[in-house]
Amino acid sequence: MTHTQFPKETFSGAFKRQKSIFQEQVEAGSQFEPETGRYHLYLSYACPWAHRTLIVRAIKNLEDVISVSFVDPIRDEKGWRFSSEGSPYFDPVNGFNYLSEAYRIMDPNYNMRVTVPVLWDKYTKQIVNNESSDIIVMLNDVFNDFTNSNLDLYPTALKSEIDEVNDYIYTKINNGVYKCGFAADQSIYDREVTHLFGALDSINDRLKEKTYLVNDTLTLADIRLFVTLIRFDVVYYTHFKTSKKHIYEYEHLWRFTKNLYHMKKIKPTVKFDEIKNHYFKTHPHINPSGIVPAGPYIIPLLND
Ligand SMILES: N[C@@H](CCC(=O)N[C@@H](CS)C(=O)NCC(=O)O)C(=O)O
Repeated sequence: MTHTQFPKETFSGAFKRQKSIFQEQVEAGSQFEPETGRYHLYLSYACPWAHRTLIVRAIKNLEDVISVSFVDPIRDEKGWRFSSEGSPYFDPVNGFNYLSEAYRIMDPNYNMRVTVPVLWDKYTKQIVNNESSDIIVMLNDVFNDFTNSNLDLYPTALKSEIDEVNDYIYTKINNGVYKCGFAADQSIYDREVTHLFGALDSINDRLKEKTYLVNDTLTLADIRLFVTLIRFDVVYYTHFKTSKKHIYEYEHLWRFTKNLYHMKKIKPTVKFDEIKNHYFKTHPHINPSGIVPAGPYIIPLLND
C-alpha cells in the first residue's frame, strides 16, 4: 500500500496529522534574514494549508517580495510533482521533478510525508519551514519593510484571542473535515461528524452579529477558517462525507465565506478546478474510480 492510497496516520482508524519538522523562522539577526527576492513558496492551489499562505502573501502585497510556484494538483505515488518548463506546474527555482527532492536535500533519509506549503530559501538552498501556521505569521510580521501594506492580521493586543479561536477551528474544523473523511470505521466517523457540525454551529453563532471572528477586524483566524469553508460544499460534503449540511445553508458562515471570497486579493487564489481534481483523484482509498463530480455549481451561489 503506498502513501497516496491510505494516509499513514489512519492506521488506528482515526486520522492524526503529521507534525511539521522544518520550523526555522525568518527573523532579523538570524541565519534567515528578512529580504526581498530571497524566499520562495512551493504551494498547491488545492491544499487548504498552502492556500492560507497564498492569501496572506496576496493581501500583504508581498507578490514581488516572495515568489511562488505550484505543484501539479494530482499527487502520484511519488508525491507532489512538477512538470516541464512552460507548464503551470514547472519549478522555476530548482527545476525539481518532485517536491520530495527539496525534503531530501534537507535529509537524504527523509521518509515522512512530503507536504505543501514549503518556504524555501533561495540563497542557502534549503527549507526554512513547512508549517503553514508559522509561515503566515512570518508573512504578516517580518516583511513589512518591503511592502506598502500596513495591514496587521495578528495584532499583539488580539493574539491570545486569535490563538484560542485558531486552536478550536484547527482541531474541530480545519482538521475536523479530514478526521471525518479518513475515519476508518463508522463509530469514529459518527463521533467526528458530530464534533465537526457542533463546531460549525457554534462558529455560525459567533458570526451572528459580526463580519469577522475576532474583534470584528480581519485577522489570521478568518483566513484559517475561510480555506476550509470554501472547499466544504464542493469537496468535503461528498468526498469526506461531511454531508449533514452545506455551508450555504448556514446563514452567517455563508455570508462570511462570500465576503472573503469576493475580496479583490482573495478571489484569484481560489481555483475550484484544482481543488476538485486534487481531492477526488488523489485519495483512491475513498474514491477508487477517481471520478470528479460535476457539481455543485458553487460560483453562481457565491455571486448571489
Ligand atoms: N502542517 C502542515 C500540513 C500540510 C499538509 O498536510 N499538506 C497536505 C496537502 S493539503 C500535503 O501536502 N499532503 C501530502 C501527503 O500527505 O502526502 C501545514 O499546515 O503546513
